[in-house]
Amino acid sequence: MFSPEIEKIDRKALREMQLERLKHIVRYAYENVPMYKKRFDSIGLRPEHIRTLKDIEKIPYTTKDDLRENYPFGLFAVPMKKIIRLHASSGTTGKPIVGGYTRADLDNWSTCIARILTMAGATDEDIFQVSFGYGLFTGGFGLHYGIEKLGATVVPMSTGNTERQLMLMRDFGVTALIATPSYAMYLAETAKREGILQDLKVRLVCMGAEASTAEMHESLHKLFGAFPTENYGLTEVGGPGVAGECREKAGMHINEDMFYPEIVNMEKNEVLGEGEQGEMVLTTLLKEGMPILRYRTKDITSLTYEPCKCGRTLARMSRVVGRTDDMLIIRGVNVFPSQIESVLMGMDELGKMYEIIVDRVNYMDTLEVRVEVDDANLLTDYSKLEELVAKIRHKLRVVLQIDVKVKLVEPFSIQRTEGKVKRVKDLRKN
Ligand code: DLL
Repeated sequence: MFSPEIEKIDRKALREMQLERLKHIVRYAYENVPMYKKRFDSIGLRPEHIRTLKDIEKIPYTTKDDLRENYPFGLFAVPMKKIIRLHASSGTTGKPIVGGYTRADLDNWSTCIARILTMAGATDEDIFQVSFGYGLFTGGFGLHYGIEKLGATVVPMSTGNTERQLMLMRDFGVTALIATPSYAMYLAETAKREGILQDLKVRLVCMGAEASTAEMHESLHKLFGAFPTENYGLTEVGGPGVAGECREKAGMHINEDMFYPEIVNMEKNEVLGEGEQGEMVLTTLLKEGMPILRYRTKDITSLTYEPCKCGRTLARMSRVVGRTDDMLIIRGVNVFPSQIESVLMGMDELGKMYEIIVDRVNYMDTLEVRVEVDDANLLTDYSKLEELVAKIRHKLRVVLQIDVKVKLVEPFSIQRTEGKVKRVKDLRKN
């Protein structure tokens, strides 16, 4: 363990620490961030009204709109002189989300990452290739400094140039890969196609920044022969490092000394109990540059406080099943892309790349799944093809309760991305 005093902490002691930090951060945000002061004052809430952890529920939520309205630096709690790094989300719509970090924030961030990589099984002897983008995206630099803090070797490869990525992985003897799940899969598939898989020494794949399923991890494990784990985070609360999986792969341990997690019911906005699925809400307990109180992440997950077999007592969040804003409603039925992925990745005949196309024909929603086959020869055998399509449709029907059109396509015919994958094309929005 990188920080055993925290990772194995007695939960009562942890709650005391969290309460102290919560009281501090609430006062700090109130006194230094005008938006929080205004919001507290408008409902008559004062920092001293936060006396227990449950009192956090008195604090209004912070949303993405709040961050956008205060673009770029309106939520910073310190003068710019103290901010030594800026990051921002790609922000496909509207202005990006900006984060500002003080020196202490960067130090805490690297600690979170070093803990997560250690949980995944990394040591200071590993050689990490970081295939996340270096730049405004928090993934590249975030992981980079955590690896250095751990004392391992970092190859700051960034995204792109798959052939070169593989060449360096082989020549440098890379033992740990950092990438999005979709890019890790692409690297593995390409290494197989190029016949160099057996020359790679990768034993760990630490993935994050987008959703993945147990079936995807299993497939990657089979293909790469490396142990896959995932980690979670978001720009709004600092980037990667909020939580990560240990070798038990029974949920992601949350760095609870730095982030206070809650799960809320999306419709009623009530806080839910252990094991109940809802939207993750996060409060930063130590952030100096940009403290955030009760941020609505839109990520759907659940929490468990049971100690883990690995010995850690930090709460675990389950794998993110989707975002409240990427849930598809097809003929009135809720569909998450992750449900489709679970079916597809569980079938050996299929490749690892797929896309989901939603449309509306004659006022009816339609859902089509295009998926690559593992072996192109299958596409010329009509009866086998028919049989496989029927099998996939049946499995999808069982999981989704609706009919899905399935189209099998050639290996490597669906475009790969190096950053976050976009699997859903919703043509209804056109
Ligand atoms: O993706 C931070 C990050 C970088 C996390 C590298 C892990 C590794 P954003 O670009 O702001 O930040 O996107 C944050 O990505 O709200 C989730 O919807 C999604 N996400 C991140 N990690 C996971 C994960 C980074 N393990 C948004 N599983 C979040 C599912 C994830 N979704």
